[in-house]
Amino acid sequence: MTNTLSGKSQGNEVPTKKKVTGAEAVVLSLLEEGVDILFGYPGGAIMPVYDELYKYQDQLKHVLVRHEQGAVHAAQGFARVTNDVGVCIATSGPGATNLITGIADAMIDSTPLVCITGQVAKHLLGTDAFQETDVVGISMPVTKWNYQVTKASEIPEAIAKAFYLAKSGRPGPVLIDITKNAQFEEFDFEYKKCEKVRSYKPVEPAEESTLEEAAKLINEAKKPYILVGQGVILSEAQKEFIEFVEKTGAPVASTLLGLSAVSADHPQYVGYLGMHGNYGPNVKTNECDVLIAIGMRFDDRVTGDLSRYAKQAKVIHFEIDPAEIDKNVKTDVAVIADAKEALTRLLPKLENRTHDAWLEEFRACDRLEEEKVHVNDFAPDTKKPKMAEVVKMLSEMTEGKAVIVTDVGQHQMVTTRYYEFRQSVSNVTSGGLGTMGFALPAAIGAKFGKRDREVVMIAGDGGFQMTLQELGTIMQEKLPVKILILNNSFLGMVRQWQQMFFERRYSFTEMDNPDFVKLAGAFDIEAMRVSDRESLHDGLTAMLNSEESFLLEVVVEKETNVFPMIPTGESVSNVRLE
Ligand SMILES: Cc1ncc(C[n+]2csc(CCOP(=O)(O)OP(=O)(O)O)c2C)c(N)n1
Repeated sequence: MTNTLSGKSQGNEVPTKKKVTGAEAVVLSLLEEGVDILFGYPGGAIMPVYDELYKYQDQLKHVLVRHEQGAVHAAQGFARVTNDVGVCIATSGPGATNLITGIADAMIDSTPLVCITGQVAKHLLGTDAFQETDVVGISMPVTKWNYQVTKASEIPEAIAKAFYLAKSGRPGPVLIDITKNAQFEEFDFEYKKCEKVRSYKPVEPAEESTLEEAAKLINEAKKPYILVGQGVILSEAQKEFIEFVEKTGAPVASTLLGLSAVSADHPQYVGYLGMHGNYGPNVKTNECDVLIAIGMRFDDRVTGDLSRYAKQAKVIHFEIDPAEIDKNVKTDVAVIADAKEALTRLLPKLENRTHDAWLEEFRACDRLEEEKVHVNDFAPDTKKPKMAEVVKMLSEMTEGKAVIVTDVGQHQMVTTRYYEFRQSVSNVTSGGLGTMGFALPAAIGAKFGKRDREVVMIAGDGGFQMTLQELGTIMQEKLPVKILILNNSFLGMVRQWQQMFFERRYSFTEMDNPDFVKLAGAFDIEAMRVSDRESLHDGLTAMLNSEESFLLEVVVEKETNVFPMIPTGESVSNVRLE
């Protein structure tokens, strides 16, 4: 980027001072950080900043979403595919509170965000002024850091710190709340990027002794088993990770957010972990002798009952955030470090190994899963297509190379099981929070982040209706996002639980839906509905061939269930296949 004031490329030299308002300082600071796009929604308390955004339109693109939740999810989608900081902006009060769900989502999924909110003027703080809300208080537990600016001169430093904290160490969302008086005040602007914050140590090099211990365990293991999480993608360690996998010869399974870190066709890739993950990767956790977890946090959806999780194994945990060590699973060797740095230094300590017989045990599980589950998922014994058929066909037609943005529910679990990711950084979904309504706005952000890639959003009829107003954003931006709705007229995942654990009492999970095709028409988005197996290929072809945004509704079989499944609180050994 260019430093707009000094003309220098990365702002470390003393920049020229210039008298600006706080509002202009916000925009100039974003430019200094290399930001060229932000997602937002205006309002009274942020109007001075919006006035500057108007003036700087040629350098900083603002995308007008239709709801602040859309802004934050779009910023998340952008951050997830670019590995850069996503930026969103909103007004005070309801604008700010509408960001909270996305901020919480970003926090648990380690997504770097800088969220900027307007606030009432300093003299009105605490008076219940119009659209005043304590967003700093509200966002405290779901931000890595937040701060209220009440003086213009604090803006550059606060924004510099915000970017540094969002991106360094374990990434996460930060929020800066700026009072209106601070946006109007003038001061001498100068910008210096933040390189450290006292008492915050984002990451230290891995300890040599722990690397030695880890290498020894891995070299001596009979049944080593690798679990890959998003940390590998966040630290851009894919290359080192594959080398590691190949040197150890061990099977590798992925968490939900780790998907795409390893190509689905890698010979040592054994699949997907968790409540609806593959059979082998779950049950074999209780048979390995060394469990090597890299950049993942042993979420309860992965571990099931902790008292029956990998008790026989030595556990090695590579993790950037010390707070994650021993939080859920007791580790034998904790490598607290950035994955790329740790793997780079670990590699020379490893011996080349193969574990073919052990890998074959996973393949045997795959065959069982195929026999019990795939047969049902792909058998054309129903009138309407099943979700799995749609996803498999999409996977084949895109050769596993699209960016897939999923919402939350059955379609999400089916997609992440059956889409064969062949390219890294291609899986955008709400993991830890499980936020319905995430997909459509996140797909908008992902498309802005990766213009050259096919971005396909997949949602259920329920989740799609939570943020469908963002079709307006797609219309206005003429953004070629592909929208695939798997419509079962049910809140499918909840219905599945009602069927299995609440004696089929379908309490408020059946949905009367609008005509999605007509709805898309109202937003000037081309659309098509497919309700039978025979037309599925044509529907997907029309969607993928379109150069513009396209909504494809596939009316799927209403009551199919997602298997395998580990019922809540059960051990990973007790996977249900039917
Ligand atoms: C904001 C929010 N509210 C409620 C839930 C609980 N929930 C999880 S999955 C699900 C059903 C999703 O239904 P749909 O979007 O139609 O997708 P399907 O499961 O049918 O694929 C619900 C209600 C949630 N995850 N997020």
